[in-house]
Amino acid sequence: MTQHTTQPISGQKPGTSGLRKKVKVFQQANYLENFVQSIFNAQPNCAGERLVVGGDGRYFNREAIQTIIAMAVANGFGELIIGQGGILSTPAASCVIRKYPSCGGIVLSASHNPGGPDEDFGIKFNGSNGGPATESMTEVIYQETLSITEYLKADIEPINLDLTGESKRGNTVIRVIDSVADYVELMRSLFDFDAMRALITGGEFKLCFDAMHAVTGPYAKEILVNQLGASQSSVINAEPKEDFGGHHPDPNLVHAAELVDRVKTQGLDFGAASDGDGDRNMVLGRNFYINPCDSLALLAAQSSHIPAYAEGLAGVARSMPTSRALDRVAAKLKLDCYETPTGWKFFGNLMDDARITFCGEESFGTGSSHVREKDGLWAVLCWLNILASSGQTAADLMRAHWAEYGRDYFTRHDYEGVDADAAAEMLNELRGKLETLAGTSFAGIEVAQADEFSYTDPVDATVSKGQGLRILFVNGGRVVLRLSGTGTSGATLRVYYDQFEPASGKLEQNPQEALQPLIRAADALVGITAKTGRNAPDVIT
Ligand code: G16
Repeated sequence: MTQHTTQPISGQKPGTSGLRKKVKVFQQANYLENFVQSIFNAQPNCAGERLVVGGDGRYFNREAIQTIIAMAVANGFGELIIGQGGILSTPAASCVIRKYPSCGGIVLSASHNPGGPDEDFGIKFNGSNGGPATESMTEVIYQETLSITEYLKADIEPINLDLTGESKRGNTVIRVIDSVADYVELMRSLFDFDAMRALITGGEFKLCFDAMHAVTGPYAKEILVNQLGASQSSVINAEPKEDFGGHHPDPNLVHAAELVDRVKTQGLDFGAASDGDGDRNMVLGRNFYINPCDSLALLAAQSSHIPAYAEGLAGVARSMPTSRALDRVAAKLKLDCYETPTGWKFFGNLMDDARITFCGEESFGTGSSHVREKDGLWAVLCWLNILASSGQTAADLMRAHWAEYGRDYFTRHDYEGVDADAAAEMLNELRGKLETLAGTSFAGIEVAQADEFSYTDPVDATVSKGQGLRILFVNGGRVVLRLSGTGTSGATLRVYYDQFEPASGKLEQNPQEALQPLIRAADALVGITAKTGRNAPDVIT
């Protein structure tokens, strides 16, 4: 029997990046099936077409893939491409969708959220361009979840996900492919592998990449060790695990503590980490943390060192809460610079329309138009290529960048697991005051302007409202508040601070100290401490 009766299940509205819930929620009867069928119902022209399926290997990945295969067969897909072991990093999935023209792909990941039977799972649909479903497609999928009455699922033998090769179920060809090969080939086409190999094997340069027991282990081993000659020990936590070794696969100073410690105690020249599904990156120079906003700006400024970008960039983009360091580079290079809402899906149209080449977010995401996802290893290779070609250290490059452009001090404070109603009320209260704030002062700093960010996509004119409350101060400082769209319990309040310091100013301050006046002003205005009942944020990036 392939037709199964069902009924809508509430709460299947995708967030910033697909549907993320606890594994136990996904294991409920019909939960996964309803959402997958809703994705298929929203793609009426996919019969006979190719679909890519892969995930970050977290707990429930394999079962979910077998379910998706059985449903795709019953829904009449012509061919399925699946990563070996059910593994495809998010950027590799995007690469495969683009390389083997497909009507889209299903990526199973809850990104940097922890994995395991009591932790998180996620599913998202990427379109034929390889990028996350647009806002409008996401809405169509959600509407389908509200009216679903049946799903199609074939009664078939499971596929052996561990063996590459081709088989058939019903009329559908199922191809299990090497998860790494296509992605590596793409990287080889972008970067100067000889120059990076010379740097890495030259004797002086020491690096460490922390795969955090997540999906990038096999990719990093192949590229950094096998192709670029780094030692085996320079890729740590390389074996993907269903529970990420019990850790939180989030590449920041808190969760990538082992990497941070190695870079410090072993005097390494370069350290990097990636997240659960391989799209985020954190980079460290020797005793030197590089903020993702600065990393994006520097990569754009130095992109001519990289063969694929030597001819120049079409334009650049950043999410609204990301610091304005990128804008300064764009102004100097005379490039268009777009400001989008949080979420990689907003960059897709800009890349498809050839308006931008580089884009990124403060949330450790950096990428280019080589795929339609952010790409952790790509960012690491950008840095390595620039280090190899310029002959400078990461810290020297960053310092020279600040000396030229000035420094945009940036930090994000996260308050996790906050009561959702209380958080919404706090933002509502602030929203109600926005129009009256200009000219008033908080903790001694005057507000110049305050609004709620709304974005009109310049390509398809879609309007996305309610994308963050922003307060600009007369001293150039900016505070942005919004609720995360990727959490799975309670609410996470994100407060972003940035303040420009000109090149002639103090460029070597601790960001938390440099931003203290703004942090105090935001607390005086919003009452974050009083309303969340927290004395300090849970995570500071
Ligand atoms: C996702 C999105 C990013 C976004 C991040 C944080 O990243 O793809 O665009 O910046 O979530 O979103 P929020 O602030 O709403 O939690 P990832 O790496 O989790 O897929």
